[in-house]
Amino acid sequence: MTIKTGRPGEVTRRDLMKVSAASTALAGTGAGSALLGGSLISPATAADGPSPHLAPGELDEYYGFWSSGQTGELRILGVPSMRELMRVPVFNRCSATGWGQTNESLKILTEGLLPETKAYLAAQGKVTYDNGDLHHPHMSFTDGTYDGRYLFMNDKANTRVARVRVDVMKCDKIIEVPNAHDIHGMRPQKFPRTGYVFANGEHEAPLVNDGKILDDPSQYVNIFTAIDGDTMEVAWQVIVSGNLDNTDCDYQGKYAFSTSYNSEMGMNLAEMTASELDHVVIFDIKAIEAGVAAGDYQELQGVKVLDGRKEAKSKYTRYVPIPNSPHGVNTAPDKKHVVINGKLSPTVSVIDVTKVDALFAEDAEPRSCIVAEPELGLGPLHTAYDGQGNAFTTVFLDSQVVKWNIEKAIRAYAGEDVDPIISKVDVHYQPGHNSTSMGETAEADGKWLISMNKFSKDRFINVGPLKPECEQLIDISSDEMKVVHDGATFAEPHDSIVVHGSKVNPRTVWDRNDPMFADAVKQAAADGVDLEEGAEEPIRDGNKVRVYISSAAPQFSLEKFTVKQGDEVTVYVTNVDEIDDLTHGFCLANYGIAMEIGPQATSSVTFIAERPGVHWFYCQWFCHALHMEMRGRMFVEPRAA
Ligand code: RUQ
Ligand code: CUA
Repeated sequence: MTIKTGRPGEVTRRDLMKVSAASTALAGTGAGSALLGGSLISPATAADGPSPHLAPGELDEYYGFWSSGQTGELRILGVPSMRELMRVPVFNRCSATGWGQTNESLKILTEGLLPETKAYLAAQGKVTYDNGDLHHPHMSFTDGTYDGRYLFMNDKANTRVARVRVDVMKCDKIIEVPNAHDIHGMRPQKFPRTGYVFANGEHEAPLVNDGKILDDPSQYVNIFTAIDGDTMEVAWQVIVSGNLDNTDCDYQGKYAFSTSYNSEMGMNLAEMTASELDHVVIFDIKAIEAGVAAGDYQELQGVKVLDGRKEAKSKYTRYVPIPNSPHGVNTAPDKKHVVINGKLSPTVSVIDVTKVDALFAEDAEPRSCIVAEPELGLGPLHTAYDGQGNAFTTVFLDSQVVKWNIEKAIRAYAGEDVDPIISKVDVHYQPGHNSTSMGETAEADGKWLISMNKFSKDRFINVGPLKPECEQLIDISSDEMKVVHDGATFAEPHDSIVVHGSKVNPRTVWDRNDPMFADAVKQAAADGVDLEEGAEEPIRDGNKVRVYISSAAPQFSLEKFTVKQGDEVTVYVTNVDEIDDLTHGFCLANYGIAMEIGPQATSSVTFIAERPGVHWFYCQWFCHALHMEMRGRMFVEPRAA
């Protein structure tokens, strides 16, 4: 018999194992890690779950917001169809939209950089970074659930946090976080609202990293940052002991939790994994705010930095020992439990948030807030929830998702003879994050789970040594989890959230007064130009030339304009079409220039007209039957010899 894995209707390794288990023939042969630490799923076939199949023209019920890891963008997928609907450039450079080239995007990409970064980039002949490592996209909350305002995301590569406006699905703010190094875990405050965006610096370095201290790890620290999600300014920072990996917060607005896999402060693998116990740091948000108000901080690069190190026995933090190099932190929709995923330990540790206050008392037992520690399998990384008291944990080494019951895990920890594990399902292969529909909110609905798998090996036709990732859609509407779809995606989605469509209401065309292009509107007013008409002649200001073009399918308002070699030319293009989905482009051939102009939007780009001659500009976004004809000429008069 050929063993295939996971596709609906095919014989899976699990099916074989069920048969084997029934006949006891394979018992104890190590035939599968599904036996590890738990029970096999019931052989009863689950009732038919919701369908993942959408007919052409049918719309998805959920928005999936996906990270893209080292690609640096945010992606939007439809769930359950798993169709990729949009890519939103954030930390990357985008050829299609002009992100990283238009003046509007460059403003966002540069204004939040630290002065020392600007100086470093200038020495490379750049104004901004063009790479990023976007791990964790999360939506803003009001009252414990998504509110559809913003998406926030981290850049591990260059220590940044960005915000995307949900109304237009464009990035509107990027800040570089001072003092911290390499932002990894990042979560918005759930209650009462976002509020804060919590961000973990993962890699330790000297507090003042100016080169005076180098190979002296005893002087390195890590930094936890709270950013104001409304202003995108750093509110405060806390120095911690150990490094910081992932973070989440409670539903009371009182605490944030960050894992540390390197409590040892080791500089190499052996040192980093030396200790059996690492920790989760618990941050007391109200105490930190009081400390800020009382002036208990040092100011570094304009930020109020408090001392929350273990040795400082600070009132701002508590350190709860956790086995072993823990990774994910996930707060349950029951508003009470927080799961810390053990990674090098087969366990997850469950914190009861109502027991956290007591940790801040003198002589508190540091693990007294742990109410369960079920053994789930090898390499637990992340946990998601169904809102019915169950949790779904990815186990990386076993390549499985484990469904377990929180209440039963608590009873087992208290000594009762109950098995918290409900079922396990094979995924393909090596899962990192998982996410459930609405699962990181109080409105978790228990329909879908996405397992974001790092390896796809044999799941798709071979495309060479670099393979796509494999993201599997799992029906969790019954105890028997069913893998119902394999999705291939490019590097390297870490994390996703699945948001009900009722929470997300983007515009279909831009508002002519959108802040995104306010500078262009201002400049046009100063030049006495109506952006919707364009200007017949370029407006000259020394060697600075401004060209105003409007676009209405299938024509630009200018068929030609003339500038001089060496001029600094800014082209403003305003799309006056009001029709849904009628995007124009402006591509200036052999000048390396291209940008998107959405309906009713204005985009602009600035360049030096250093190439003399006739240069065609054309619309590079298919807009009309006569789209090919939507073009014009730029004449560049040569510099006098
Ligand atoms: S963290 S799995 Cu950023 Cu788990 Cu990637
Ligand atoms: Cu306008 Cu194509």
